[in-house]
Amino acid sequence: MKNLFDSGHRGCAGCCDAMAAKFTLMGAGEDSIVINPTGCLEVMTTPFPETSWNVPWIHSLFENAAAVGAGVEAALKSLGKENTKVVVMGGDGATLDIGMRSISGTFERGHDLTYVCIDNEAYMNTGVQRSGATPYNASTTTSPSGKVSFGNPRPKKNMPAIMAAHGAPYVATTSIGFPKDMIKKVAKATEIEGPTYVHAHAPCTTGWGFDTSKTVEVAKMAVQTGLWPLYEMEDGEVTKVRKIGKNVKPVEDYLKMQRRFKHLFTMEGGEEEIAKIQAIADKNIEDFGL
Ligand SMILES: Cc1ncc(C[n+]2csc(CCOP(=O)(O)OP(=O)(O)O)c2C)c(N)n1
Ligand SMILES: [Mg+2]
Repeated sequence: MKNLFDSGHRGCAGCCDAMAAKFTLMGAGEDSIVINPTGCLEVMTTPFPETSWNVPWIHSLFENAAAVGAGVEAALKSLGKENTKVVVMGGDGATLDIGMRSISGTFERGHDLTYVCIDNEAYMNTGVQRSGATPYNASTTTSPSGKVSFGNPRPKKNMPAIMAAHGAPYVATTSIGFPKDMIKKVAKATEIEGPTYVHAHAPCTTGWGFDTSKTVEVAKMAVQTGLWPLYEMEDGEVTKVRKIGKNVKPVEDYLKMQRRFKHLFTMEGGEEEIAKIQAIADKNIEDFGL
């Protein structure tokens, strides 16, 4: 297979975004056009005049990445090039927060493209500010833990459910810790006609605070605890789930790997907070039959 995403970029050692980009292109294939709003992935892969992308690549604003994708799709249609895949690849801040309106419009109008969210659970490129994807109790620079706070007070926004509610024919969650799963789901998403959505969980060594060799381990642990369930939805119904069965791990095993949750193990009342996070995982396990 031709290498569509080159090394030599400026991502951190162990960067999750680089893995996500590589797996996305392995799934989408050579005949793809990528639209990429601002964020770590854009900044680290395209310091002028260099690029890591061996497919056509367009940098968009945060606010209009999906709309640029819609324009590319319309242009390809009028040129009769309907086999070319249009793939928008945005961070969680770009997707759940700043670009949300444009994504909503693009999906509601039914454009034939695939949107891949690379979810490292904060605005990493600007220094780890919280986003709508930051999980409960994570310490970020705008939701710092301290005497009066356990960190981010809000649960993670359920973006896949929002995209399914748009009538998207295919919505899937995946993780960079499961490359085959991610490649397969992106390939499927790009084959299906209409607006499709793949949400990839992507642990960030710098922002989450773990050793650069542990990115994949942390990603796997998120899935094994039930905090990040892997599933597919077709026409609004859950059609496939990756079971964790007896291999289920307590959320503590996941939390203690990361600096952003360190305070939960030192602060008074931390135990009760960990129990609340366990309850989130338990609910996922029950809801998805993990
Ligand atoms: C409209 C707008 N707001 C804010 C910024 C500043 N900014 C640049 S990168 C970035 C973080 C992006 O976060 P995310 O989409 O999660 O991608 P990540 O860097 O975490 O991969 C922000 C806020 C900008 N460039 N444009
Ligand atoms: Mg991010």
